[in-house]
Amino acid sequence: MSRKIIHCDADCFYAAVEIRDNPALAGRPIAVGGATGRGVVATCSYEARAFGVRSAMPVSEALRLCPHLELLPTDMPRYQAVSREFMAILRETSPILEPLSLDEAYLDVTGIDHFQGSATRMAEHIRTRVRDELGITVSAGVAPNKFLAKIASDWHKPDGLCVITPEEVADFVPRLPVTTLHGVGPRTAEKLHGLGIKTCGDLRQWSELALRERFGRYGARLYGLARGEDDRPVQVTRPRKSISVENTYSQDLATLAECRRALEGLVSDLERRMRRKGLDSADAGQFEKLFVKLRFSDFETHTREMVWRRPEHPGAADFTPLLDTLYGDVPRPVRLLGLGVRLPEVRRGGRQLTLFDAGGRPVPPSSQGQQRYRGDEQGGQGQGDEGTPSPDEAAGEDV
Ligand code: TTP
Ligand code: MG
Repeated sequence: MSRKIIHCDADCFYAAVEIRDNPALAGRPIAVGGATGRGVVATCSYEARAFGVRSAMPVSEALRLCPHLELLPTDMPRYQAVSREFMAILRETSPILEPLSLDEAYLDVTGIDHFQGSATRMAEHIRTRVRDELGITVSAGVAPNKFLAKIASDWHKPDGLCVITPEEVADFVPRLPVTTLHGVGPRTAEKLHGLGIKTCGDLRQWSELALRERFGRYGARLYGLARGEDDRPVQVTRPRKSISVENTYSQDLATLAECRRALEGLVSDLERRMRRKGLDSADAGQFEKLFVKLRFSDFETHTREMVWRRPEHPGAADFTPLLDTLYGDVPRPVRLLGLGVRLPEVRRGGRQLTLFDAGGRPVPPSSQGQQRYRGDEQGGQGQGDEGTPSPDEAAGEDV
């Protein structure tokens, strides 16, 4: 059965939030990032784009192209807050939601029967809600798969909707440049161009075997993409449930005093980690629990947790009683110590915590739950709940 995928991408996201919060900026060329005159543009308004200003462009060049460009400093907490509200609206449309960045996500609405199952009307509803409730615009693409939905959302940007029905795929795809294909970066593009393949139409002239011979396994993928085929599922990402650190010690810790000293080091690591993930002290009141994990040299492992209701980040003194209880009265060598904070899935007031890491990348589901402690026998610092960004959308990268 044909699927119904929606790809949503907010228009000039950081700039749109700035304009929303300061309407005097509307209609003017503005750029966010590099406000000191050094560094690069994170994004810019469409008025600035008319001058050729682009994301990742050095500010000096942007100012050369557009001397009256207004530069604003980035304000990540504000963009993250808007992003959380944006994702909440999307999640109300379908629980099968895959965020790709702060302002971009796939939704699988195949089984959703709102609007008589019309994905087009669902996409319009999302766009209207985001405009009315968040004060920014979103472009959306509706298509039978991720590859086409993403291309479609870009098709009528900004503030546009583009629908590619299953019947339209055969006409739509041949004119796409191969550079729009998932996984085609500069190197693959050069190789394809070298073979005289510029568009999907050109690519269709090649047999799967011939493409496999030249591109290996990716040749088969190219063969399918050139026909508008892409069966990658929308991968649901859930909010992170904890932040933790742990260490397997090269030499067992022999006494409780040694464990306590080691715990202090871990608390500093945890603090650094939370900062990296953008959790400032204002977030501390949202932690649900603290926990300590201890593994003795015979691999017996115990975890102990306690409720945390204080409005500050926990320190070593807060974790120590948990360690002491776990350690007990009989001295035994300890090979691993870990500690961390557990987070609620959804904040009060609907604010979602840590759906993204500090870099704005979504936290994948593989980083959840029991896998928190995976790899803890490898030695070194456990990075239990750390996730890798989605392998999807390797834009600009050769596969
Ligand atoms: P994009 O969705 O790529 O760009 P955009 O939303 O600004 O513009 P568009 O209308 O084309 O979608 O990225 C989302 C945000 O991510 C963007 O507002 C700023 C940030 N970003 C960077 O910081 N650096 C970059 O190089 C890019 C591309 C984006
Ligand atoms: Mg965007």
